[in-house]
Amino acid sequence: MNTAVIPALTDHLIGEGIQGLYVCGTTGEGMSLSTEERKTVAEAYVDACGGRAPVIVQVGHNSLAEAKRLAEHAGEIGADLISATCPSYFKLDDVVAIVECMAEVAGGCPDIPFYYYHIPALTGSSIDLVTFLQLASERISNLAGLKYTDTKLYEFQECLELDGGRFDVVWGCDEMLLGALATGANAAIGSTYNVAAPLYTKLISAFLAADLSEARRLQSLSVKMIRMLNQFPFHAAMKAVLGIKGFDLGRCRLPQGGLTLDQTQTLQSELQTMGFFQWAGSMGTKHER
Ligand code: MN9
Repeated sequence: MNTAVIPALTDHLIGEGIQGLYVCGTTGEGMSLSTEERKTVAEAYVDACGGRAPVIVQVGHNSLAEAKRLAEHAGEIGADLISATCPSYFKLDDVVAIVECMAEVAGGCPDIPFYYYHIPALTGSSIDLVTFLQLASERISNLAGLKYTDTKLYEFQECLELDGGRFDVVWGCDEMLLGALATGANAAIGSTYNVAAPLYTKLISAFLAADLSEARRLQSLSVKMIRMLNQFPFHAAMKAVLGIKGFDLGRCRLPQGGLTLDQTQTLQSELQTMGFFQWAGSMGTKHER
């Protein structure tokens, strides 16, 4: 874990127009870190950010007691928002049970807004989110919304529109951002904003200017980039791209592991061929570990 690079990465992302940081989520491998490490990472981002953008700390854990402690800690260090996945070793398909679990976790820090992190591909919990929001809003006083990492645009729209639009529903599938914008999205959180934020800010501007052919062209670049990253274990490839860009976060923790040097070189030359280094934003200054 290389926390020394966090200030530079934070400055870089904010400089590229990122408007918030989601910490210890999927890309940050929160689930592969120890509780102490998660606390250290959360603190490092809150410090580095210094109030320039909201920091959301992901506290999900198979042990709800541990998740609750992480939520308490996030509140203590001045995080702006908390978020959590549901437990996923024992798979849950019962909305009521997930609401109960999330009430436990969100109760660890009832003063700051809570977002349920819906990512069924990884948790195995494909619950109905409209029902979740309806039930959870009665049980979780600080429920603010969802991080919605699925591809069901119709369900995303229903969640956005529920109860006069009272929930903040944040889109999580980077390769479908344009579809989400058309459906009403006003925020997104995802892996590839770490490596290509300017591509997406341009896409959003094109959409807002009703230049759909330009927005589609930019989304298509994102789809191609993600397809390229997916030839390799995705998150290992993300870390490699961050390393190429000058942010040496090291390899992914096991069970994911890192790319070999050969794989990193292949990835770099393929990204170069597709023009990634022109359209995906600036490079950082090399920060050695
Ligand atoms: O939630 C990310 N999900 C996963 C966020 O990593 C499983 C997404 O941002 C994806 O990485 C991205 C690429 O598939 O959409």
